[in-house]
Parts: sequence; C-alpha cells; structure tokens
Amino acid sequence: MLKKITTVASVVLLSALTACGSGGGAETGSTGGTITMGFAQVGAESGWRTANTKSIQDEAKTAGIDLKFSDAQQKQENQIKAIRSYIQQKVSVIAFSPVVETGWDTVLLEAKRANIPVILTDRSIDSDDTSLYKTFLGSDFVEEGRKAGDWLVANASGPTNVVELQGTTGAAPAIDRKKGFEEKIASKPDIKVVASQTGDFTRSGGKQVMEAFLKSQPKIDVVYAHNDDMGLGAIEAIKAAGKVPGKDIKIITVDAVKDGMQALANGEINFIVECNPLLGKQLMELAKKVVAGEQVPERVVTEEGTFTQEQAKTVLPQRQY
Ligand code: GYE
Repeated sequence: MLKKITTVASVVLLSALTACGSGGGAETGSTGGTITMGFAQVGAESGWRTANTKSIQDEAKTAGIDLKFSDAQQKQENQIKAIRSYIQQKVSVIAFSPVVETGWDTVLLEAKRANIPVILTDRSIDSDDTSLYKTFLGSDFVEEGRKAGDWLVANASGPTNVVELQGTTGAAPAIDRKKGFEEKIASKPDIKVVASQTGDFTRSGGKQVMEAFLKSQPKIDVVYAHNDDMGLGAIEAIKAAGKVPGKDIKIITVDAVKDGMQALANGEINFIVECNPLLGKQLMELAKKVVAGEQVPERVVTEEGTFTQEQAKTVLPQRQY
C-alpha cells in the first residue's frame, strides 16, 4: 500500500515538475535547441540496473541532453504512466527499458501519434508493429543463455541436476536466457533442470527461492541464475544450509557486476556471462540522430564476453561497475 502511494505521488510530482519546466524556454525536437529525453527505467532491482542508470545519467549530461528520469519499481503500469507523462511534456525523444515484453502497443501508438520517437534500450518488446520504435539498443539475451549452457555442457560430468533462478516473469532477459540455456543443454540428456522459478532479478528473491529449492530438491548440483544478484542471494542460502557455494553446488550467473565478479574471483561463483549495462553513450548518440530525423539501424547489439574464476581475478581491479 505504502509503495503504491509513493509511486502515485512520484508520478504526480513528475507532472508538477513538467508544468514548471515547460515554461523554462528550451524548445525541443528536430528544429534544434536542447534535446529533452524522457527515460522510463525499470527500477533499481540489481547492480546491473544501478550501473545502467548511472551510465544513462552521466552520458546525458556529457551529451548536453536534458534527461527526465523515472523509476518504475519493476511495474509496467508505472512505466506506462511515466511514458504518458513524457508525451504530455512533449519531450524530443522517449527511451525506455520495458519491464516485460508485451502490452506496449497502446501507449507507444500514443507516442507515435504525438510524433515523439521512441528508442528501446536494454530490453525489447514483443509486438508485430515495429513502426512503434526507431531502434533497439541492447544485448542478445538468447546468446547469453547459450554461453551459460555451453559452459555447463563442457564442464558437467555425469548426471547433473540444475535449479534455475529466472528473472522477472515476462521480461525479455528472463525468457531469452532460459531459452538459450535450454537449447544448449538439450545435447546432454544427463543435464536436467529439476526446478525453475522467478527470483525477480533481486538478491532477496534469489535467496528466498534458493532456500525453498534446497528444502524441496534432494540433489542440486548447479544453480543457473539469470543475474548476479540472484546468484549472490543463492550463495547466502547455500551457506546457511551448510553447503559450500562453488564446490558442493556450482553457480553460473549473468551480468558480471562487481559483486558478482568478486564472488567469482573468490571461488563462490563458477562462471559469469557478461551483460554490459554501460549503454548510455550509444543511447545518447542514437537519440541525437533520431531527433535529427537521421536513419539509425533497427537493432544495435552490445558486444560482450564471459568470465572464468581466473579471468575474474585478473580484471577485477579495473572493473568500473
Ligand atoms: O541482467 C538484470 C537486471 O535487463 C539486462 O535486468 C537487464 C537485466 C539484468 O535486473 O540484472
């Protein structure tokens, strides 16, 4: 209840700020002047998200783009409200990271009718109408899942029971990371996913679900967590159950944020697939082009790698996030 009130209040506040802001002068759009970007962020659910938000805020400043930023607390209805408020404010461009894949057509059609270009960043949407957005900048999540699966296929010996900690239900990275992983382990019938549940991409969610798995599953060999934070939560649950993470139960995660890399270097995680959150610079470049009416590629894929425990030890001191 409290959360709800805060959210509504912040949306109202957002509109109030708008009313003052629009008197301030800077005209936007392709006619020149300052570009205003409305950014509807998913939330602050993970280390990845924190780094992503910082990158967007820093790079907007560097690019001289006036950023209006909102945090939807992982709720689609909050993101829709924020997008509507950006349309009302007549921003030059709207960018957002859709919390789930479906249910965006109505609000994006409103943006299109208002002639405000939309950029998808980090996560994509599932819609037949690709005219609703100009471009999608972000990772290939299916490929990330495949990399996790490849590592397990190469490193598993004998019957291997896997428990999966899924990301937010309906979110592109949760759907795709599951898919890519399953595709790869299908080649080894010895590897079985014995339980799979969402931990909502949070540390507390990962811990809770892992506690339940440890009680209900007689034999767990591997945890596949769709992000570092859930893997870190699982580590706590494994330790509390008197087992050794990284040894008794192997852990594979996705992201490679600092806390995850630290756990990898310490031997508590076994393998991390990288997902780069530093999308701010490319996003601002795309925004400038889109507002100027220039052509942009439909899809911009982020390049990323993977890390073993040894590699984590080497790169950890230079990690930015
Ligand atoms: O992996 C996870 C975050 O959408 C790629 O969202 C992003 C994911 C990231 O909560 O940590």
